[in-house]
Amino acid sequence: MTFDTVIKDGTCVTASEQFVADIGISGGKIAALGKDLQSADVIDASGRLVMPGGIEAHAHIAQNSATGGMTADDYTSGSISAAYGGNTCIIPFAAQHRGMGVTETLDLYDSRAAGASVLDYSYHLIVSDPTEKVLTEELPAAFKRGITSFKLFMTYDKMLVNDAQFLDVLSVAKEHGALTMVHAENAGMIKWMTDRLLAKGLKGPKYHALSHPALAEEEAIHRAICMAKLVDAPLLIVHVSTPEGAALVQNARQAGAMIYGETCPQYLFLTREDMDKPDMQGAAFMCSPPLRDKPTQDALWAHIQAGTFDVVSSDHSPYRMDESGKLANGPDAPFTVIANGMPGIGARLPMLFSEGVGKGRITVSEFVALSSTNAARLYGLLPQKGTLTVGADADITIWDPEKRGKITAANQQDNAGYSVFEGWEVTGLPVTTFSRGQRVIDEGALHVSAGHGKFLPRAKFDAGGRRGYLAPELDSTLNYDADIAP
Ligand code: DUC
Ligand code: ZN
Ligand code: ZN
Repeated sequence: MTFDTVIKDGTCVTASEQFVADIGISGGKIAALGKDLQSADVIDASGRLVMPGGIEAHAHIAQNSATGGMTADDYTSGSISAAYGGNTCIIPFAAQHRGMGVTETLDLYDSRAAGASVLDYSYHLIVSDPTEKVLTEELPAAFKRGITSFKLFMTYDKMLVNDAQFLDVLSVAKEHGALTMVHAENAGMIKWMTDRLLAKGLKGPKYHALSHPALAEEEAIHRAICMAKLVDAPLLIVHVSTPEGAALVQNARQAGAMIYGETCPQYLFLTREDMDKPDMQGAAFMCSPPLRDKPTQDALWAHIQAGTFDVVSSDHSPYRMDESGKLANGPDAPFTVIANGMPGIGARLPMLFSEGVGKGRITVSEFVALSSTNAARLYGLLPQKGTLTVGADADITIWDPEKRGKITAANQQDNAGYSVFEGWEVTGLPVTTFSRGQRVIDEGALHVSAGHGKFLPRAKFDAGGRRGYLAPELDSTLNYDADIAP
């Protein structure tokens, strides 16, 4: 038998093992793993790592921000940058703004993504207006189209939901098999800090970090976890930026609750000192939750090593440093009206590989788990994506673990116009990326057109047997047979 393509003699790495093998690809799928596989199209991968392509599960692309602006990347530029960075699949957000329906929201993002992406994609649905119709009709309809993850906000006046709404969405998600994600920061604490800073005339970008205290994250993560436990619904805390927040995730998991965690490269590699720059330059480093400090970086790495985090995602939120983006409200606008977020979809994997695997902090298999397999599992894509197994999509990235490079805005291939990791030296870079068996990136060139990427309907969330948590008040044997369990 001959295959369409054979990747020969590479060191194949999955989340659980490493082995030297040939991979035979036919019809866009992995058709065989073995020795001496034959094809007219053979790639010599000896000395290289052959891994499932990265799944970027936290990115804002063609999305209107909470402050009104539009991200600098659309599905074409965002997916191209992701592909150059070793990814083969992206899951950005479709944001419901108040007054919009969910179906209308998903239709809008379908129209933005269709024919535009070079990589397969889905969306997480941001729910900001959980009306009765949304809860009873539109969310169930979203599941039917394969949208099996939601994001809720506990801050931002225009996006946040209150605790009762949070519980309603968790209940519906649980009933249908969706994973809820949460931006966990206490809105009142942020407002209180912001008012005090502004009253003293402290309005430059660097004060953004002070306005979002670590305690605001800790409080909100604790509250979110308690709400998820009450409903016994799965919950993923996105962009955890504090050791206190990470410890809450760790404790909840150890107690058996279906709680998951994500952190991002910016919290591992940058600090709020990076925002202390003249004029508005610090705005480039404004994200929420904000950058913290060096001890926090070390503590978050320790949590990665302890298994607290399932995924390391970029939280790519690209806004240009001009009037189309960060400076939309003028050249000396207060931090409160500057869009939050930074680019990073192309840098995530090189940074995590170089600083994680290269510096001995994580194994290559842990790198695969954190960058691909766990996202596939959590978001209903495994085993089609996220692993190297017969029958899976041939979404594969070949890495040269010795290749050296430097992160620059130009080589990120996105539209942000800057990189927060500018000049960072990395060792270990992707050299060839396959999506469904086709070369997307090979030796620095793009080989597919916009539209190669297809929408991926996703399967239900599967807790994999985790036992969960039963609040006594919802135990029908204890609550006078009222059986009010969600
Ligand atoms: N939350 C995100 O997840 N991304 C950008 C800004 C924000 O608040
Ligand atoms: Zn967020
Ligand atoms: Zn985000």
